[in-house]
Amino acid sequence: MSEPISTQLHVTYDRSGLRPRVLHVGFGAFAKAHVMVFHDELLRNESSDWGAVVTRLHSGEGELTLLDQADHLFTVGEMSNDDLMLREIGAVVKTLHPKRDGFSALLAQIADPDLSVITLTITEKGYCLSGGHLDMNNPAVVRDLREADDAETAIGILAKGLRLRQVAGLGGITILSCDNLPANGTLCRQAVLEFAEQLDPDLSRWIEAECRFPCSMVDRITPAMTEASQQKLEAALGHPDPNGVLCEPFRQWVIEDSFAGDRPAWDLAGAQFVADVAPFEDMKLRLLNGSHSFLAYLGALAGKETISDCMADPVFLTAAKRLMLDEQAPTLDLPDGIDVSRYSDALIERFSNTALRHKTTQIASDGSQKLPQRLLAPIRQHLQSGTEWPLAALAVAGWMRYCRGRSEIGGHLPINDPLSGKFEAFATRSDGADYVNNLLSLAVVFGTDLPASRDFVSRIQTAYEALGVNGAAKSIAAALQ
Ligand code: CS2
Repeated sequence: MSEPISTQLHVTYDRSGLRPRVLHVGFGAFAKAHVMVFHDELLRNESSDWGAVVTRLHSGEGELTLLDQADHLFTVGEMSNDDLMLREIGAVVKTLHPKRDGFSALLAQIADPDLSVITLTITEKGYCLSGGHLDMNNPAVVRDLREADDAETAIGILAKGLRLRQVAGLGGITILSCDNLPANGTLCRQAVLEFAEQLDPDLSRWIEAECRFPCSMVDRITPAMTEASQQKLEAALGHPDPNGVLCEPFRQWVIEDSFAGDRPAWDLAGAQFVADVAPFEDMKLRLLNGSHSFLAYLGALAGKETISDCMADPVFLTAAKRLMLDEQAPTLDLPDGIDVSRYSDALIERFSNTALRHKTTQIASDGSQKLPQRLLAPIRQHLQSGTEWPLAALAVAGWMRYCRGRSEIGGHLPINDPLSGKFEAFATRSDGADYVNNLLSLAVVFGTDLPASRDFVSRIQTAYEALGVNGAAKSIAAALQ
C-alpha cells in the first residue's frame, strides 16, 4: 500500500485571547472531528474570543487529562482513499470532568458570565426520552431529581446549571443539540423543561423565556479510533497524538438560526444557518443513517466487518442505493435545491471510502434508539400510502437477528444497547415468530401502532424467516428482483 500524501494545517491564530464561550458536553471522537473542526475553522477566519471548554460526563476522565497535557491541542486527520489531511485544532481552552474536578465546577462553568452556547453530542440515549417526554422512570433521571448537589444525566446537569444562571441574574444561553435525532433541539428543550419543572416551575419558565434550543443536522463519518488508526495517524504526523482522531473529508452542519445571545460565526466555517432544519435532518437521518443501519445489521450478519466491505459487494451496494432512492427518498420533503440522486451517489462514494474502516458493529450499537427515526418513521408512511418497503423490512428483521448476538458464520456480535438485557432474555426463551413478537412488544421502539398492523407484523415475520433460511446476501438479492 502506498503511503498517504499528507498535508498539514497548524494552528496559526492567537489562542491567548480565547475565553470560555462554548461548553461542549460529550467530547468524544465525533465532537473532535465535527463541532471542533467548525470551531477551529471559525478561529482561522475571524479574530475572535470564542474558546471552548470541553467535558465528558461519564468515562473518559483520563482522556481529558491527556488533552490538558497536550496544551489542549489535538489533530484531526481527514482521510480519503489515498490522501490524509492533518489539521491541528486549537479551539479548546479547558477540560472539565465532574469526577475529577467536582460537580460544582461543571455547574459553575454553565453559570460563567462569558458562556453563550452549550453544544451537545450525548448520543440518542443521552436525552433520557420516552415517547417524546423526559422518562421519569429512568433510574438516572430519578436519581438526578432526588440528589440536590449532583447529577449524572446531561439533562439534569443542564437544568441545575441553568438554575445557577437564573439565581445569579445572568442572561439565558443557547443549548445546541448535535445528535442524530429528528427535531433534536425541540426534544432537548422538552427534556430540560420537564426536568426543571420538577425542580422549580419558576426555573422552567425562566428557561423557556431566556434560553434557546435550536435544532441542527450534523454530518461527518467518524469511526471510533482503533490501535491501527492511532498508528496510521502517528506515521503521518511523525509522532503519536493520543488525542487525535481520523474521519472522512466531508462535513456538514445545518443549524436553526435561533440563538439566545451571541452566535458563533460558524457560517465562516461552512455551516448553514437556516429557518427550518427539519428537511435537512430527515434527509440525512433516512438516507445516510437509515442505509447505514441497513448495512450495519445485514452486513454484520453476513460477516462483513466494515461499511466499505459492504460497498465492495455489488448486492449490498445496489441495495443501499435502492433503499435510499426507492424506499426512503419518497417519504421525504426534501430541502430546496437538493438533487436526491446526486446526494445518494455522494453517500455511496462516502461509504466506499476504504480508509475509514467504519465497523458495522459500531453502527449497530443502540439500535433501539436509532431504528424509530431511521427506518420505522418511513415505514409508517409506506403503510399509510400502501407503497412497498422490502429492504427496510430486511433491515428491521436484520436488527432482530443481530440482537441474538451471532452472525451467519458463527461470529460473536457485540450488543451495546440500553435494552440489551431484554434482547438476551427474549433470545434465550424464544425464536422464530415468538421472538419477533417479543421484540415487537417493545413500545419504546415500535410504539403500539406498528405491532397492531397485521401488514407490518407479517412483513417483518417473513423477512426474519427469510434471513434465517437464506442468509442476508441472498435475501437482499431476492428483494432486489
Ligand atoms: C452512524 C452515524 O453510528 C451510526 O449510527 O450512522 O454515526 C454516522 O456515521 C454519522 O451520523 C455520519 O454523520
